[in-house]
Amino acid sequence: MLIQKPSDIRPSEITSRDNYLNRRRFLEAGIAAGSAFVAGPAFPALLPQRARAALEFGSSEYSTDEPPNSYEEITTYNNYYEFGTDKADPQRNAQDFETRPWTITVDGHAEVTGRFDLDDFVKPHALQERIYRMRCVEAWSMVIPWVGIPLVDLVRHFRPTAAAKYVLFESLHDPERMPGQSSRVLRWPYREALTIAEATNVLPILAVGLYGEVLPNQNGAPLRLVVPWKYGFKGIKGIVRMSFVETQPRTTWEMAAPNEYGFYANVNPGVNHPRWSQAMERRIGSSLFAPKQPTLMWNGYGEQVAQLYEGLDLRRNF
Ligand SMILES: Nc1nc2c(c(=O)[nH]1)N[C@H]1C(S)=C(S)[C@@H](COP(=O)(O)O)O[C@H]1N2
Ligand SMILES: [Mo]
Repeated sequence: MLIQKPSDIRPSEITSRDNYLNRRRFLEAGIAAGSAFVAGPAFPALLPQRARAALEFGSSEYSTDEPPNSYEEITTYNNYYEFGTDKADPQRNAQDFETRPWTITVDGHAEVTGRFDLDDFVKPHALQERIYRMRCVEAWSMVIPWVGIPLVDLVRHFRPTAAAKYVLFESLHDPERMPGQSSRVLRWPYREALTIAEATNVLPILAVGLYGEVLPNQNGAPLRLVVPWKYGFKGIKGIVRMSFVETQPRTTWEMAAPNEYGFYANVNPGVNHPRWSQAMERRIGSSLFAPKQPTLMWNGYGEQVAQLYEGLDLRRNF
């Protein structure tokens, strides 16, 4: 059993990255020895939310072998305006955010709809690790080892009808629990959406974990979207609603500044932000003196996604 009781973990032992690397070695050894390792749904629902609870997951051919950013970098340099606009705010202000109980409403054009407890929402699906590059529209990037459910599995589970052309996601709107929502810096709740073709592509996941453990609050617990070929702002955090809709929804950053942030938001070094170039990016954790690295078209995921945009004018549909 890979799940430690929280009382067994002393703070001094919390070296998340080491635990994770050890467990990975263990899993890989199992695979090498020919034991069929099947990821079962193993979402430790009953553990106190702040426990660093381990998840069980399978690996994926879509993971990059680039070295991941450290746990420290991924959990202290965040964008999550519900908890403040400074990069250090989410880590500071989201510590006491309660992610249990948590319900997700599924509605719109689908055969299966309703309100689901998070655990029932996650349970039917096997967890996978996906180590993905993440490119923020602000021209920095990281490599993040997520654990989550392929979005295509979830979409199929709810059986959208032919009228469903887009999947809309909404974050929690609760100014009492999310102090940043008392500011009007964005229109709340945060909203993001994908076309059905994008949502059923192999790459997007709904993440519930990071570095093999339950997702920290500042990274969007208990459930956040990850779409690695799009700018980071498409990766909506703290999801409470998933709607199958017919017309293209207006999304948060598009509403805030439509000339700067589009619906598609595909990573594209050839289409600049009106106020800065998108040609290069700074990998978080690299030395301040290290040269920036070139940004890749579709963030390097063209093999999986380029066909989604054949014939689309990417300069217009940015
Ligand atoms: N609800 C919500 N989701 C959000 C944001 C936000 O402010 N609110 N910020 C987005 C932006 S701009 C980025 S770059 C990523 C950052 O994810 P990370 O902090 O886990 O790296 O989250 C995205 N998801
Ligand atoms: Mo971002």
